[in-house]
Amino acid sequence: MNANNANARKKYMLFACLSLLLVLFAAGCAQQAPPSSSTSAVSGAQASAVATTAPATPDDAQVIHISVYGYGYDPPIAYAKPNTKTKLIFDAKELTGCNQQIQIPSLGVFSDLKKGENVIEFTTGPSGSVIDYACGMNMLKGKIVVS
Ligand SMILES: [Cu+2]
Repeated sequence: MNANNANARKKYMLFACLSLLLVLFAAGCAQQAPPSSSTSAVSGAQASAVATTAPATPDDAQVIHISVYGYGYDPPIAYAKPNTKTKLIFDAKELTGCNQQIQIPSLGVFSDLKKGENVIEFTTGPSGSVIDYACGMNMLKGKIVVS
């Protein structure tokens, strides 16, 4: 009986030690793995978010939206701040044989428009300058007044 008891106690102690080790090991994994992987995931997400949003909207930049329809541009006259980084967005709502190309001679732009947003980035000139643009055939016209 005594020997049996001692054996049982030994087995119990061994089991207890093993399970304690297991618990500690699991706890250690649980504590270490998720924070390290989640912090790197978070910092990665922040880094990519910064990388994608920062150039798009720097504090000193301006965004000009112009909608493109079959009949022309809306607004036909847009205004911009001088000497400023500018994101000019031609949002093609309707594309026709007439308006499917855009030309902006002062920016050296002559290109096809695709449906949806077409982004042209440039820096505006001094106050008083005007950026004329038109469809590829020079029929539909619009302008950006820098003031
Ligand atoms: Cu045209």
